[in-house]
Amino acid sequence: MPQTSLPPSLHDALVQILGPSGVLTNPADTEAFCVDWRALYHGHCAAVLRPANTEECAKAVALCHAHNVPMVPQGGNTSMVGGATPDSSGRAVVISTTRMNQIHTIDHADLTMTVDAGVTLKAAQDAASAQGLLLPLSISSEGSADIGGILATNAGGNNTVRYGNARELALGLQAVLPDGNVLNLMRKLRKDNTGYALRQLLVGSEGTLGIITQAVIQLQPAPRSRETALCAVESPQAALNLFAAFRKQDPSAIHAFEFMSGTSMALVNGLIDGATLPLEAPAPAYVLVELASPRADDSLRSLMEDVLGSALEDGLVTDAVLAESESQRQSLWMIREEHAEAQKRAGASVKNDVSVPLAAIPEFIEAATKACEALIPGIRVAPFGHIGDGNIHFNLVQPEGADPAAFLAQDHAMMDTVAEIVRKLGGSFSAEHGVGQLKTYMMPSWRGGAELQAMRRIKAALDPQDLMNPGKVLPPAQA
Ligand code: FAD
Ligand code: 2HG
Ligand code: ZN
Repeated sequence: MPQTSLPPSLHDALVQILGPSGVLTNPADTEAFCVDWRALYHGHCAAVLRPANTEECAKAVALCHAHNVPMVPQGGNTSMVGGATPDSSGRAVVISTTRMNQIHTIDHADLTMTVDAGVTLKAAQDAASAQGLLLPLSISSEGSADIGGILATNAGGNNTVRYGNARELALGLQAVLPDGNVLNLMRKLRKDNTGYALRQLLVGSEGTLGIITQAVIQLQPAPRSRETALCAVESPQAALNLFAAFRKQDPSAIHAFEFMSGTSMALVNGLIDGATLPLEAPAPAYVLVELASPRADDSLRSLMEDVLGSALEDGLVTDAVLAESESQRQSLWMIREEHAEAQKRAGASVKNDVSVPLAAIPEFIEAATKACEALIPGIRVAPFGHIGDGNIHFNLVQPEGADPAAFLAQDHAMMDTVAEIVRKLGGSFSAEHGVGQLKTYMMPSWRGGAELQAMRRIKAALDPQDLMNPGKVLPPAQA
């Protein structure tokens, strides 16, 4: 007998559609799908469904809809906000996209890739790269996060500063709606003003409006020259001034511009094997800057050297190292990409993925640091992030030796303290990770009134039974 709360007739019908390996019910098989990357949420599910294509997905969703079974779409399960984790009732099924993993076409005339939702971002990037093209979205979780997941969350990451968020890359999209109908928007058009842009409604909806099954993603010519440097700076303001200096020379050359605080860098150096600081001495803060161009000439090198040369003379940068080979470049990026992992190893942490206008970043970091240190003595304030987009991961790591559970019990106090400063500076409480289940409680005060009402009406129109990823993004109606 399968261990599931699904009615036997529904279970059998799902096995009929998806095959025995497409319906997991054994707790040993389903457990990993019910815990988030941060291990903050531990849910239960009636089954994990693994459709291999849109048709199977649509049939399975229609059946769940008919039986009133909640559905939780899941891609690589790397959500930072518990977005892909079911609740503890055990009523929901997780619908995993990992078996929908075909790359269909790469179109050199239109510069697009047609791809299934379950293809990992890394596999899609590699396929583009093998054909001299670039899929211009890069996040540290790209080995697991998939195309459906990055679109459903409107992921940002390291190259947003140049190419925009996932939303900007989605030319076409296919999705299974909560009742099992297929919304086919797989157009490759750069111009198409024919009514509401439904694909953009699905992008960033975090699995609450449907399951994305395929997409047409815009590509770019692959860079043929790159220059990467790690710079020591005295302050966030110096980092911003350096950004302005590069932007003044050639904004289109900036491929990534990442900020790391001294505290967050020290955690990486201390907790990640092979991550050593390639500079003379630790600094208050660091910038990782990458320039890239499809041109093969050496003009980027002189741009990098000119800007950094002046910045060193003016004291804007106090030390810098330029990557002289691809392996050195990768070592510099490893230091940045291991930030999330290092903070996980440092104990309990509270994440504030916020954005503010660029000019407000120094004031934000200073005020939020003071407020958090006053709230919890000994707290380790470890901000880093995509400073070129105004997006700081203002992360708070528990005091050394403190009880992790006691620290996490104060998560709302910390999040609200940071959020109120963000609000005063005209920012957002969630820049790129989304709302998930972690931040639904913040929606009424941040997005209340007509905005939240419009969101609820859209949800009710497409999912009147509230079956698609219930409890995510939108708070309960009485909130
Ligand atoms: P999941 O975690 O499986 O799901 C995320 C949400 O999307 C859930 O609400 C889920 O229900 C929904 N969903 C998933 N697939 C579908 C689908 N096919 N159709 C509809 N809904 C779906 N995020 C950034 O933006 N920038 C970063 O730089 C970044 N770096 C990260 C680094 C690390 C180490 C980690 C662990 C996470 C990072 N993230 C980052 C967060 C996360 O990786 C992104 O949100 C990513 O887009 C999630 O993709 P996923 O496939 O893992 O989705
Ligand atoms: C990154 O930029 C991710 O590395 C993760 O968005 C951020 O750990 C975090 O808070
Ligand atoms: Zn990020």
